[in-house]
Amino acid sequence: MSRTADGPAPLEGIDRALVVGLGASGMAAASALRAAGISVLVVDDRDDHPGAAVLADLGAEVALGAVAVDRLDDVDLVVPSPGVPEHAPVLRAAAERDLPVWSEPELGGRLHPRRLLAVTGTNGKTSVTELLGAMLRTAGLDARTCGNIGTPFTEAAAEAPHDAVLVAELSSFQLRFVHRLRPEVGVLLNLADDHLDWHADAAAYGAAKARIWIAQQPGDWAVANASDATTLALADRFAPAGRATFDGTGAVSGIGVGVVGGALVAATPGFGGRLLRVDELTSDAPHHVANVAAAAAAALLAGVDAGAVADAARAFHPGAHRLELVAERDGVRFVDDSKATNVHAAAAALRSAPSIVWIAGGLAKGVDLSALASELTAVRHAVLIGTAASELAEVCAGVGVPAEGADSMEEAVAAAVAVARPGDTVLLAPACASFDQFSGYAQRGERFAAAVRALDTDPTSSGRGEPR
Ligand code: UMA
Repeated sequence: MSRTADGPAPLEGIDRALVVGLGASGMAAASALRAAGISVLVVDDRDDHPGAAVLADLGAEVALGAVAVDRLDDVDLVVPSPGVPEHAPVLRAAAERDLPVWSEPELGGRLHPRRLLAVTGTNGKTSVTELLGAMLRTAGLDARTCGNIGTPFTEAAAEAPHDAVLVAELSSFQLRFVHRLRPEVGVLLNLADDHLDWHADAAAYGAAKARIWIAQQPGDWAVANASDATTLALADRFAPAGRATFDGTGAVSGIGVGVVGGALVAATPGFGGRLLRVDELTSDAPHHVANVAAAAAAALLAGVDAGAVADAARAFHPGAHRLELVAERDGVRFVDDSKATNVHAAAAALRSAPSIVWIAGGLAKGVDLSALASELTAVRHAVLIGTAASELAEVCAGVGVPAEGADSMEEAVAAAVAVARPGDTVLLAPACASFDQFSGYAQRGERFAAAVRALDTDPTSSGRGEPR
């Protein structure tokens, strides 16, 4: 069964495509377009790129260091990489010329229609995608996690057999340019300000996320967060399909999964009743319970057996860099939440411990960080890194939290150790993107963990809170 909305053949009327950006998405999109016999021009801001030779071998024209907006002549389709912001001149010019603009998942969905479950939201989408994939696999389905989580959607779709199910994490950048991509279940986990340097404003960011539902049809499901009014309002406005909700703290009314009497309880067409107790999960942190509820709702609505849903939920450990305990040393816990790349995620982390030495900073992405002020009640001291350090220093000063700057992660860890006392948590929860100092949140978290591990071999660090 086709899982794109009805319409003309996938690439009808397209002879030549412009792919903007030669990262993971651009490579996947250009390769798929070449395999479909389309003439492809790939442009990238960078002057050199190892992927250029691979694409040239596939018969794509590659223009490195080129200005994308100058290369629109004779093009019938533009496929921008997620990093190309909505306001980029090439996308404005494409709109003026009425050229179709498809994100890479839109392209992959048209070329290789497969069953699709999709997850988006400001926070938790990687965990929920992983959980959902695990639930499907536990039920014996061939589930392929893909999209923003790592393997580009188009690549996963091309490789997946016809009976496989794609479980895709989709970012707002990707969703902004989907049109006919049709998940049978689309989950919007939560919404808080993020990526305001990419989208025009918060409303545009929300509207992009809500496109996860735009091509759904009767029989499909839109899943929103019963505790997040913004997701409910977006579902009211944008979702044409069936409606379900999830809640990590209370019951849901209507179809969905919530928490009642310490247990996750489902009310879905295929299964109604208790799934498992919250204390059977590997963590009872509120965000984890909510993630499990969301994934369980999606899996049950996709027809997955309730026993498999519960088994996978019980076995699931949240991934690396998500409130990950890296070490415990002299009564001080070192926790890596490098994945907290925005205010909303960092706020959740800051509520996870009673006494915190906080390492934060990086690229603020156009978001106002002052909302963190009310979240610093457990913070005794802050160590600030990266471009946003001075803005965060003002936030700390405003609520009387002592703060200092550090030039590297290693310096930040040393500074945190110098003030930490037994009972404290040294928490890396940056509230910012990492790209000013690191290749991504994973490298940032690894550098934090490595600096913590190095403390045991560095005789100059006491870890006892002696000023140095
Ligand atoms: N580029 C241009 N012009 C531009 C912007 C970028 O030429 O205006 C070029 C860069 O020079 C570079 C290439 O495009 O060579 C990089 O493309 P990209 O930044 O779009 O990244 P990809 O390698 O294609 O990876 C993307 C996602 N990246 C972003 O959304 C920024 C990856 O998510 C995703 O895993 C991958 O596609 C596969 O789907 C990462 C991410 O940070 C993890 N996502 C954001 C997040 O989770 O917060 C949304």
